[in-house]
Amino acid sequence: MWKGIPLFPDSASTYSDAVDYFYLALVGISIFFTLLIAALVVLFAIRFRAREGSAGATQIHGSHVLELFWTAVPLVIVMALFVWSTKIWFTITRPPAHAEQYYVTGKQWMWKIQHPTGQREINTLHVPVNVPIQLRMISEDVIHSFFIPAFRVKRDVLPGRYSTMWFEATKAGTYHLFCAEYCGTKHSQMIGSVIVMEQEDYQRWLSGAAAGETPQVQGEKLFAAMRCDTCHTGQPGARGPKLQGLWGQKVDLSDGSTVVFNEDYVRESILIPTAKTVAGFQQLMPTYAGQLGEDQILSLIAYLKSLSDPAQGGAKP
Ligand code: HEC
Ligand SMILES: [Cu+2]
Repeated sequence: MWKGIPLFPDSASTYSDAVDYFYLALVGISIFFTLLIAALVVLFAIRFRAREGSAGATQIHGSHVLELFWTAVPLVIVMALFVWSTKIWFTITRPPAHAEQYYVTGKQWMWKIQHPTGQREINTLHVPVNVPIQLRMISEDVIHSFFIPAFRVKRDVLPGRYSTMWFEATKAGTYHLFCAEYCGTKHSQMIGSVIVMEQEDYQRWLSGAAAGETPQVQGEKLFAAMRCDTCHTGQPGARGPKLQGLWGQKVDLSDGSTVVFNEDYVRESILIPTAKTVAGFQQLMPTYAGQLGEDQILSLIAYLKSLSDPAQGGAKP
């Protein structure tokens, strides 16, 4: 939409045009009313200026018609903007169910990225075109913010809590990636690029980059290396609860409440095991705070998630 106008970045995601149209409407409405009011001020100043023999102003003491008019018109405009912007917001905040999971950890002053297939990169993100992609993001230190202007998306990346964002790129190309939250002396150097590639090029890039292991396989190894499996054996009578088939399910806690088994809950269970206790179990689990990096916790999460995915051979007893 903005090709050739350098004021605007490229528009390269499925929802970036929608954001632009809305932005343009806001600017248009503001300009319209600014000009209208300014013009009326000038016009009335001239039209009703004090003149020789003029009778003075006629005072109006209340008018229901006028009141209704200047209440209803802004109400209609504002409600229309509300509905319109909320629709866009829903699109941006709700990823399609089949979105590919990429992991991002922000750190003073770089972005570390891991692909679902295991490749890691720093300050560059290679993605295929026309594929919905979800980023699960966390910071290792202060608040950062992941900003891709060409996709019209920006989301804060917080320490201690996951945030997510998704996009589907529509055009191959190289786009700016910025940290949009002041995060220390080298904040301005916390920049990178998002490289959108055609499917075949992306596959070629993947096979060229050192793949390493998928997050899931790394998680499986960590699960053994950190001795999680000594308690979470999956057998009845084990010291720790069975973790298979739990993803997205409600877990009963000892205080009678429930919690959904998801990324945030697993992360908390690993770092602050005492925060919530599973019904029927003792608080035996040691904390792994300080022993596991955010990348490793993300790998453990990927592994536990796969245990509930029938396609991965999970959810079996
Ligand atoms: C010493 C035994 C022990 C070890 C080692 C251990 N856990 Fe646990 N874990 C438990 C127990 C007991 C519970 C249930 C009580 C609670 O919630 O604190 C639990 C709960 C959990 C839960 C929540 C389970 C649910 O059903 O809601 C997760 C997730 C978890 N552990 C993951 C891990 C991971 C990952 C590791 C290794 C990094 C690990 N545990 C190591 C004993 C252990
Ligand atoms: Cu930053």
